[in-house]
Amino acid sequence: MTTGSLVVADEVVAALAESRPVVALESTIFSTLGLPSPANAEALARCTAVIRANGAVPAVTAVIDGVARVGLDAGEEQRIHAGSRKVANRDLPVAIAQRWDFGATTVSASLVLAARVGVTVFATGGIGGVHRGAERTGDISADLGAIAAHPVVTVCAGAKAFLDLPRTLEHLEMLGIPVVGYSTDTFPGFWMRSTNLPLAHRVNSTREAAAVAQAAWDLGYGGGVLVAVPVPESEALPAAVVARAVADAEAEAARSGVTGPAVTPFVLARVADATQGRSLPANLALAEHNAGVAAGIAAALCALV
Ligand code: PSU
Ligand code: MN
Repeated sequence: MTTGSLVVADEVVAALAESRPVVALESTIFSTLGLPSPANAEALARCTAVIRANGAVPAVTAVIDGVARVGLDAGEEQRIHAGSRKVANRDLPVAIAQRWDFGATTVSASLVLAARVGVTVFATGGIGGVHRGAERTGDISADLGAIAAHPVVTVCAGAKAFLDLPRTLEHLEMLGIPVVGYSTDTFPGFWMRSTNLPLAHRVNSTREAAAVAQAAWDLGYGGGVLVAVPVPESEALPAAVVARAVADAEAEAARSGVTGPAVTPFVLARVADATQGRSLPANLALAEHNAGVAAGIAAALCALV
């Protein structure tokens, strides 16, 4: 599909036409906003490789030369790693109309693009959610509304660890989003396998996850399903280490006047320091693991229809 505003890679068009599995990926986590270089490039390479190894086609989303893109070649992927302009769903029409050179899509913008072209499974690291202090600031990520609005399965390792996670779960419930733990009964905590926050539902296989999405769509649900997958055990960080590192990082961000979109990269870098670099391999491992699970769900969905 090609319009002035949107270009889909030939490989993605072909896979969709033949009902073969496709997994969408965002680009913010693979830009300087999500991970430092060169870890961001390694993360994307590992995610696309595991999607292919599991028999699916990766479809990375981004805005490049004023055009929304679904599926990139290697040269285009390089532009993500240097990029630093964040494009959420509210920004996407503006980025195209004003022909932004480059825009790194967040979860919310990626879901718009995936849904538009008929990609039904999307993988990321952690979703955005309800920020701490949201009762004062109103800061709730557009990711949550986008998951509710678009018929796409989002596979994540929970939400950013410095969010208000109980309120994030309440908000997902309010939006009517089916949230299922993948072989877990609790909400995963990004770098940690568990937050000890109970989830209402659990699945134990990609086939079961696909069946939940298929049932939702059979019933006419217009929105998505959230599959929450714990970070692989070998790379997980201890909860106490993460809690202390995040608290210190947030206090330092507040002292140095870091606000808005700059907070995530700042906290991620500080947590990497505080954990002697162990947060970075955990981040890469969870993104790769999610991409592999997403490919399995995409394959199972293809087998169901
Ligand atoms: N989680 C992370 N790192 C990130 C993001 C999430 O651990 O960089 C990005 C994702 O692209 C997500 C976005 O969609 O942050 C949410 O941003 P906001 O809170 O501004 O809605
Ligand atoms: Mn926000």
